[in-house]
Amino acid sequence: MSKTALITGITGQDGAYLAQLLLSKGYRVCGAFRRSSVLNLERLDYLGIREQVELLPLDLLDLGSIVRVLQKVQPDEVYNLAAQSFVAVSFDQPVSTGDITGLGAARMLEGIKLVNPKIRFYQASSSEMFGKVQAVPQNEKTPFYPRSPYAAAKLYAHWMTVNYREAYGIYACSGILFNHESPLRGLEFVTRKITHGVARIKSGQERELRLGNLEAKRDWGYAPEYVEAMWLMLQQKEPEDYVIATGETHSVREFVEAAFAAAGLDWRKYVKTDPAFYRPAEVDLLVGDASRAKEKLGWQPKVTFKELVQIMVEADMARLGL
Ligand code: NDP
Ligand code: GDR
Repeated sequence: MSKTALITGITGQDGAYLAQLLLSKGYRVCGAFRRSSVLNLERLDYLGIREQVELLPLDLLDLGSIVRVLQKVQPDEVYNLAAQSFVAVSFDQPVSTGDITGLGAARMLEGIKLVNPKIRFYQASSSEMFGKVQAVPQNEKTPFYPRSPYAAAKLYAHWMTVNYREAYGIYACSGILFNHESPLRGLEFVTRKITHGVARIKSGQERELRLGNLEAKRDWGYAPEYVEAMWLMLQQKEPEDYVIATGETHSVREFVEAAFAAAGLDWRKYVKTDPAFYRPAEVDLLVGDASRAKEKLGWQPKVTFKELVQIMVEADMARLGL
């Protein structure tokens, strides 16, 4: 019998790729979206899967809506991908970020406990929780030091997931995912801002690209591979938390150089730094050690940094007909 999955954050980058993966595995895929004046189904359309996903309204701020959807869908697996996920905005909206990104996960867990504690639960934890890093590279045992309201909210959600596992025996896992990117990445995140900017400059629609801190270093992987790890975490005998990363780190500057070069442009002519994009507290360096995932899940990244940049630049150029 085919399994049923409920994905919160279905309209986001990971929600779309995870839905595609689970559909290919024969799942019934239910996607939860929050009501807004314009329903954003662009990513499901891009992947050509909108019609195959059952869409249901759910807001992480509203426990009643969570319980109703869980009762209606009766999922075997829940993937909690919904969040206010933009670190920069979390400094301007710290309380609502805490409510959605932190308490939202607690509401999902409580909903599962009330409706059916046999449901398997995946929480989208983040490398941002390592923040001001206490060891290099970071693995599941590295102490956390969140540096933004977003990271603090994710840390609360992370420990609530551990707590519901230990207190109630719920199969609940946190995937501590490092940055993962794709042509479906939101335009506000630095990689997509860069590749979209490159395509606009190449097409003559833009003359410059304004960025913040070019020295920050991130461990950037390819999103379609990372959703596979989420699924694997829910297929094990015992629930555990896993770091998912490439093990390589690159600066924003390196990403910029590679992206402009992929379009045959010299970045120095177009990139301007703008203090408006600096953050009140920065995460300087992230690099993950995913050996536990390799050993226990058989998961390993394949797409390299250079290939990732190439994929994203090509997709943004193609969108502009270049
Ligand atoms: P996106 O920002 O692309 O998607 C976030 C999703 O959450 C959107 O579908 C959004 O809906 C939804 N959402 C926001 N607020 C609510 C709410 N109150 N109720 C219901 N849904 C809501 O994120 P990604 O796909 O990139 O990331 C998925 C998850 O993984 C997030 O939790 C993120 O924090 C986490 N993460 C991401 C990493 C990455 O590198 N991408 C790395 C580590 C963790 P809407 O379309 O209406 O805005
Ligand atoms: P991050 O991603 O904060 O790591 O969170 P983002 O792409 O926003 O920033 C990465 C780094 O780039 C620097 N930067 C800029 N960032 C943005 N957005 N815009 C700019 O113009 C710019 N210039 C420099 C930032 O300062 C930062 O150091 C992402 C999100 O997906 C989170 O939800 C997720 O948890 C983490 O990745 C892992």
